[in-house]
Parts: sequence; structure tokens; C-alpha cells
Amino acid sequence: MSTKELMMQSVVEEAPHPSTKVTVVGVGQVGMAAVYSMMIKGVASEIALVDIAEDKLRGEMMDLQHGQAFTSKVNIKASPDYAISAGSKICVVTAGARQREGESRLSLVQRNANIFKGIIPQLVKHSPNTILLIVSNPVDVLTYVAWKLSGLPQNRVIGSGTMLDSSRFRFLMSQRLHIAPSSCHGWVLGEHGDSSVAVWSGVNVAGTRLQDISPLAGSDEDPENWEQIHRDVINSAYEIIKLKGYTSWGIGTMVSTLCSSILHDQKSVYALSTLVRGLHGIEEEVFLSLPCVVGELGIQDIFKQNLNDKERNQLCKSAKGLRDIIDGIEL
Ligand code: 6V0
Repeated sequence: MSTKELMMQSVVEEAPHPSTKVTVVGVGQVGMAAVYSMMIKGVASEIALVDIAEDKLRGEMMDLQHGQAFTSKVNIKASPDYAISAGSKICVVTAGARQREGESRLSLVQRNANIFKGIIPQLVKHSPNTILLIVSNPVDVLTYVAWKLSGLPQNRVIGSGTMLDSSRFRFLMSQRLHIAPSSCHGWVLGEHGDSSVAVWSGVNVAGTRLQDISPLAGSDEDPENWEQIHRDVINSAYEIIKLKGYTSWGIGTMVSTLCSSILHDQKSVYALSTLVRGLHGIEEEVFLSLPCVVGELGIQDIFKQNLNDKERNQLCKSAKGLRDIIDGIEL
């Protein structure tokens, strides 16, 4: 008899149970912040880690496992071999180069597109029913690349997009109003990057629209300079990278929330990067962020927000810019 058998009387054989498995490719700053958040919030029953840096991969796995006496049970595995990702409900991709100080997200494009050629087909091979959640930058272009490389339907290829920008916006708004960020409502859409669009026409608290109280809010003539919040959102990644070298906690918390929403079929609405052709007058085949309803099938609906002409024109301009970049990528 084994020690286990001497210690416990078995009542029933362990049976396979429906797993909520998430694979995270890339155990750098972003990947690990996401995994840590998922572990302490009990989001997934199994987390598989994949990276090319084998020692780091094993070290991160062991380090996480050693916290598990204090969290809900999560089976954490790691391997450079994609076979470990088999059967994942969600595959999160955070692998790739990150921005250097002062570098824009878009300049990373071909480097990270090449990396994706080695990652995306492997993930789909081992988990043909998975939902891909792309985080690597430039996220809108790489989500398009992942969609093309994977052959998956639109609903199952999601870019983290401006969910983070919207969260940053709501935080900054909360600082001005002294209200919890969760009670401040504002959406940043379009490109996760320098051409994102703040939807000032919809900014509200408790249904009270900011522009009903202060019609110039969001414009250059506004004496209270609310637009500074959006400028700060755009600058925040550059500022954090200058200060600490990378961003991690905001995006990590966001990824974990999104995975929870998918695995629990929550039908929450977040600003996510999705195929937007045909919406708001966008003609190009590009991925950009719009409010999306997220559940077990991935992106189930795209919310048709009322945008004013200025906001719509800004989105169309971002779409054209991103399409030019996509056309320059070798796939
Ligand atoms: P990091 O800390 O350098 O980690 C990157 C990881 O990717 C490393 O562990 C590498 O070993 C691994 N990697 C590289 N090539 C491969 C490959 N071919 N296969 C598997 N793994 C590989 O970077 P960090 O974690 O800071 O950033 C990762 C990506 O996320 C970058 O592209 C960032 O620009 C991007 N971010 C996206 C955000 C968003 O809001 N969408 C926010 C922050 C960062």
C-alpha cells in the first residue's frame, strides 16, 4: 500500500471534470502579472505556461506553486512544448518584444508578427476550440495577425485593446471626482495606442452625462481641461515604462478579469479589439476596440454606441492608419 492509501480510505475514483484551463504564452512581466492575478482570484482550474526561456519558465512555475497553500486549488504546469496547452478554453498570448523607452507600440510590429508565426498555429493545433486573447503589442495589428494565422472565427480571437485605456481613464476620472473608479463610466475606443478615441459624449456618473453639465468637456476650449485625462491615458504607458521599465499590474488584472468573464459566461461589456469593418463607417478589414459583450463564446456582440461625428471620424482615421501598417507586414 502507498502512503496515500495508508493515510486515506478512497470513496470514489477521481473522474475527469470540466476544466477551465487557460494557457499563457510568455512568462515575462505581463504574463506573470496575469497569471498571479488569476491564481489569487481562483479564475482557472488549470494554468499552462509556455515560453522559450526554459529556466525562467520552470522558475516561475515553481515560485507560483509555492504560494498555493494559500490560494484555491489551481493546477499550474509549464513547458516550452505546446502539447502542454492542449484543451485550453483560453490561450493568452503575451510573448514578444516590448517597447523600449520612448518607442511606440507600432514599431514592434514585424518583430512580434514573426514571433506569432511560431506560436498561433501551435496553440490552435493543440486546442482547436480555444479562444485566443492577444495582449502583445501592437495589440490591434497582432490580433489581426493572430486571426489570419489561426483561421478561427472572429468571436474567438480577441485583443485586449482599449480595455486597459478605459480603465486608466476611469481611474483618472475618479481622482478628479473623488468617486470609485467602478462608478465612473467612460470609454476609450479605437487603437490601443496613440490614436485612441475618448468617447466624451458618453462620459457619465449615475447616468448624469458630463457634457450635459459641462458642454465643453473634452474639447480644447474646456476651462477645466478634462481632455488632459485622455492625454494622460495615452502617455501613461510611456511614463510607466520610463519609471519602471515595463507595465504589468494594470494589464495583468485586466487579463484575469477578462478570462473570468469568458470562463463564467458573464456577458460583461468591455472595450476589446475585434474585427470592426462595417461599423461606424469603417471600411477597412482591421481590428480596433469597440464595446464588446463577452461570454463563453468569446465576443458575442459588438455594442453599437451612439458616437458623434468627431468620434466616428477619429475611429475611421485610426482604421486607415492601422490598415496601412497591416499592408506592410509580411505574413
Ligand atoms: P517581457 O517581460 O520581455 O516578456 C516577454 C516574454 O516573451 C519573455 O519571457 C520571452 O522569453 C517570451 N518570448 C519571446 N519570444 C517568444 C516565443 N517565440 N515564444 C514564446 N515566448 C517568447 O515583456 P512584457 O511581459 O513586459 O510584455 C509582453 C508584451 O505585452 C509586449 O509586446 C508588450 O508591449 C505587451 N504589452 C501589452 C499591453 C496591452 O495593453 N495590450 C500592456 C503592456 C505590455
